[in-house]
Amino acid sequence: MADKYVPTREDRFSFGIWTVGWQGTDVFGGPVRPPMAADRAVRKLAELGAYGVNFHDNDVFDFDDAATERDAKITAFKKALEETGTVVTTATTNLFGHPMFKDGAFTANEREVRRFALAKVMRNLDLAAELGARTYVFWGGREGAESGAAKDVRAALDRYAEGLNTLSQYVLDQGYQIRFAVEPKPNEPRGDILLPTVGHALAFINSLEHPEMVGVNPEVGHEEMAGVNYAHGIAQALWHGKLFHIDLNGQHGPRYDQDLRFGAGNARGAFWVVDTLLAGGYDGPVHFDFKPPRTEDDDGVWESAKACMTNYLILRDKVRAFRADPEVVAALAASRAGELAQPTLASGETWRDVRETTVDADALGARGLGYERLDQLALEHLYGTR
Ligand SMILES: [Mn+2]
Repeated sequence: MADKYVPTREDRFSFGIWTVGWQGTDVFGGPVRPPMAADRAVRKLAELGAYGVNFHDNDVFDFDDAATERDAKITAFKKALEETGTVVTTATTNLFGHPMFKDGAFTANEREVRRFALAKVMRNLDLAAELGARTYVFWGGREGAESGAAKDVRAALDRYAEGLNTLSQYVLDQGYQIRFAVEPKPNEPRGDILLPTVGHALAFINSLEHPEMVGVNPEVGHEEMAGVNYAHGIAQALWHGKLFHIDLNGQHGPRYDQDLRFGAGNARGAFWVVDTLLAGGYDGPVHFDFKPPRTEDDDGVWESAKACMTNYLILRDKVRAFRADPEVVAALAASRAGELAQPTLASGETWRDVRETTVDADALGARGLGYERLDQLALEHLYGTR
């Protein structure tokens, strides 16, 4: 393969430790691969060209580890980071794996669970800050319900907000340079998860005590499970100044969370995701949150991880070629795409200036917009015939 598809540190690719570390356990079957220590994940990812990693507390050490065991694993993790020059861009908390979190963490009905969840986050925020992470992700996979009466949604949102407010204050009091990113998901593992889409999360953030500290971490598969357009979702998050982080992966439509490598699944959607990112405004890592399928052995895991980056670079190339193509420039002009940037009212105008507007409705109705031509050009770039 051409050298241009080999990742470099400048591409700022990062991976969750849990991605390559996933043992393949699913609803119907146990692990197919042995556990992977976090330090091995770091070394192999660095070798493939990743520049950063993201970790849950329990990707590095186990929930039940005694202090000495925990410290030894953290030391090995730090050593791998130092020796490979890998950046910890992001961190997060495992608030879903232990049976105690079966009804959620911040929104568990049981108050004791909620108090422990906050403590667990604070402890890992300390480690995240020490390792230089600037973003802290909150994926509330267990914050939800399967049945109506089990969860008072308004009370749950009160507790969710209380949790994030308390943790915002903790970060401020400790002087950490960390922002929070809420990761929406519609369902799985819970039947219905709170904050199911980017839109729900953005609205929720506005009701927090420190909305300036909180943004979103949209994941391709999670939005597509909800049947919405991921590229549009991140564009709106950018418009609100709230795209703090991204989780790239692949998904085939609204079904279970497939976590395919980036570029697999909805390839056409992935093209527009990269186009949206290249348009500017996002300065975080190009982060992958995928799962190597359970058909893969260790070699297959690294093949899958590498392909996330390769596919991003291929799509980046294609998007750049699409945007630079004179025929595309002409088709965009024919479609009046640029005209949308022009305000509807001229400077100084008010509603009075448009109240009596008349148009040639028949002529406007008859005029085509040429979007098929424009979209076909995009597909031809994507399919590699241009
Ligand atoms: Mn994710």
